[in-house]
Formats: sequence, structure tokens, C-alpha cells
Amino acid sequence: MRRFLEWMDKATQTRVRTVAQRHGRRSLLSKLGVAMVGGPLLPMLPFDRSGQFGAAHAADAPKPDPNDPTKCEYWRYCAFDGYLCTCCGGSLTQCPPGTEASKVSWVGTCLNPNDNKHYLVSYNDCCGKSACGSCLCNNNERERPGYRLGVHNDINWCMANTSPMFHCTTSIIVGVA
Ligand code: ABN
Repeated sequence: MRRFLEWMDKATQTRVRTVAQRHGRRSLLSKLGVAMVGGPLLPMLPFDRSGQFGAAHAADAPKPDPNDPTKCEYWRYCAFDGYLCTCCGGSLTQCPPGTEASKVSWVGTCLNPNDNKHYLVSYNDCCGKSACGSCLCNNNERERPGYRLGVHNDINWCMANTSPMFHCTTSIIVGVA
């Protein structure tokens, strides 16, 4: 009997040591952590309720018109950031009455889908009146942060004008790229 108990003792000890070596405390703690934190968080994760239905319908949606200067999708606006002057009493190239073009500007290179050529576009903010508030567009093709100032659109380019108030932005073609 004593021998049997000694054998049981040894076998149990060996098994426990093996298990302890394979699964340390850290492994147990990390599994417990995942179960405790991950479990309750799982139902809170965002998920696409629209599913395939929305995607299928998006394909049917009419394509935006690249030739309508009152829409953000107009081809010249590929690096535009601001209010369209075409919605604010001005035009593609003219500031609205009571405002003046910024003395400095940024540029973009946009593909004209009508002739398949790239054009260099100068975006001039119009200054001297408070923000127009209509047709806010923000497109960022080839746009770069402030360390490439000439292609940076996310600042008020009226800063060098007598009145630094920003109203809207024009888009003037300066050449074929
Ligand atoms: N360049 C348009 C603009 C004006 C003011 C603030 C951000 C962007």
C-alpha cells in the first residue's frame, strides 16, 4: 500500500510539473485577461448593419458629374479645400463681389476626363468676407501637409491679404501638367 501511495505521489508530481512547465502563470493570466476584457467588449465592436445590401445598391448609384462646377466632384476640384465660389456668388475663376483673391495660393494637378490630360490648377481663396457656408468640399488628390506648402490646402490662404477673412475658393487653370 505504501509503495502504491508513493507511486501515486510521484506520478501526480510529475504530471503537475509538466502542466506547470507548459502553461505558466503568465499564460493563465493572459487567457483570463482576454476572457475578462475581450468577452464583454465583443458585443460593443462596430459592425456593418447594411451588409451586402448597401454595397450592391452603391454600385447602381448614379456616378457624380465631373463637369458640374457647383459640385465637389467637378474635375478641377481634385485638391480643393473650402467653399465653392460657384455657390457663393462668384465663379470658377472670379471671387464674389466684395471679396478679393488671396495673394498666395496652393496648386493641384487634376485629370480632365474630357481630354484625358492633367492640368495644373491654382486654388485661390477669396478674402474679405466671413465664410460663405455653401458647398463645402474637401478633396485631397496629391495634397501634402504644411511642409510642402505649395500643395497644402488645409490653411487659410488669406493670411497675406489686408483682410484675412476667408470666404470661398476659386480654381484657375494655369497650364497643362
Ligand atoms: N484653403 C481653404 C481653407 C481656408 C480656411 C481654413 C482651412 C482651409
